[in-house]
Amino acid sequence: MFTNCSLGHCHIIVAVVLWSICVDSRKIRGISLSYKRFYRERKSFLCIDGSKMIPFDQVNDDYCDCMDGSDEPGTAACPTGRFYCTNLGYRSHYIPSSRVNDGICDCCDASDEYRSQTPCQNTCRNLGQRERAEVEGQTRVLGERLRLKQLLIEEGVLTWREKQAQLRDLQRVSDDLQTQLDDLRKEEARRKEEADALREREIGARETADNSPTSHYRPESPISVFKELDSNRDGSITVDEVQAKLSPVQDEEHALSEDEAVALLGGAHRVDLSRFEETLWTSLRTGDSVTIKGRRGVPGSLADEDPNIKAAVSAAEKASADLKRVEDAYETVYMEIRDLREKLSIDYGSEREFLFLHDQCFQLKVYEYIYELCPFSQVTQKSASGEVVSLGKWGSWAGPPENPYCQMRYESGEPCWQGPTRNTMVMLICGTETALRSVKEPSKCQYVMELQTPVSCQPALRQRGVHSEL
Ligand code: MAN
Repeated sequence: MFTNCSLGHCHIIVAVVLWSICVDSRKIRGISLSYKRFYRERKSFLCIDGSKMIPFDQVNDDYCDCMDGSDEPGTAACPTGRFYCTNLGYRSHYIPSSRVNDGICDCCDASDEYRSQTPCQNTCRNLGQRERAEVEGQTRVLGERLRLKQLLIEEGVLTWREKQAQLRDLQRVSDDLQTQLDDLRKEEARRKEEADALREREIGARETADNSPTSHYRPESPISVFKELDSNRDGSITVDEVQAKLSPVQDEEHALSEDEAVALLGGAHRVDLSRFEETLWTSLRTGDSVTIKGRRGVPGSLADEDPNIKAAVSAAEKASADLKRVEDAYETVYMEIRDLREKLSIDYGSEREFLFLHDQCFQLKVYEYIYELCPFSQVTQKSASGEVVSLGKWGSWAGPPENPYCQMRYESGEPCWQGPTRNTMVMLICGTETALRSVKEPSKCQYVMELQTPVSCQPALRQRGVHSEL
């Protein structure tokens, strides 16, 4: 290009080339759009930190004048300087200005290597496309997870309503049972009183009859039974007399063995009236094991003899049974109400989004153990031998104040041998499936689990800054 030129011409051409290189290097590079206003070419340049005013031609002259490096955005002169990669089509970012023209392509738009030998390609378009595809994929997945989350929230709302309705129903049943109980208690007391009154009247009559040889009543007081069993009238009842007069309730033909007779006499071979009342009489009155041969009903009972007493006793027994049945039903309903109230008092998240986890359990096998997490209830560890150890019972949400629902604490599990009580921290992470993902024991008997669920997914706050324009 310079071969045919005269010396004067050559000087001019060289000067023009040098000037153009100089102008090129002085071109304000490495600054963002918002910083351009600081570099509008005037006579002087004020360092961006305001510390110094320099002639404008000292900007990007490869000599660092400003403390903040703002006079050399396009050269590597300032140690604190930074170069802005515009990266159109991809993400803009800063690099230390020491990397400008260092032979390594840092900016995808190749702008940092404007005067180096390294041939840098502009790869921003490809990178941008790839990243946008990635972001789109992630956005799609997140969208799907958030849709699942919404379904689970709605499921939770329905469950909550169902449980509330269930509670109201149970409360109604409980009130009704309570009314029934009041009536049945009165009925039972009345029936018992009636039966007792009849019995007392009968006992009075019998006491009179005891003293009358013409009585048609069979005497059933302990004295009269004692007398009946004391065949030889020696004032005591012996094993022989027991064997002769008594038989098992179930089988009247069967004779009692000597041992059985001794046991009935409280371990003795002979008892007087007072010991009889403490031993054999008690057994006879219950009517469970032995009875007097040929005798219907329980000795000492009046009911088998007087139809009125019999009717009153059976009415009292029926009243007791009715009361018992309703008491049992009330107890069951009471427990159900208590359990339900307990369940409804748990904090299931701001939108009750975690309610669906109640009544579910998740398992994961890690080495020799099978871990089971039943949210809002407990965590267990089952060993290969089948032994199940508690790793903690539901305690509370334990995330930071700005997001308490990202961690659950289960506490007061089984004490660890020579160690603390077992506790578990459950970290909730965003995912498509609801599943237990990992279990670790970072320190002895302190467990950390990861429970993945779409309910823990949050809408993305903002997309990363990718230029969509090309
Ligand atoms: C069992 C398990 C372990 C625990 C030890 C502590 O083997 O519960 O997780 O570390 O006990 O002795």
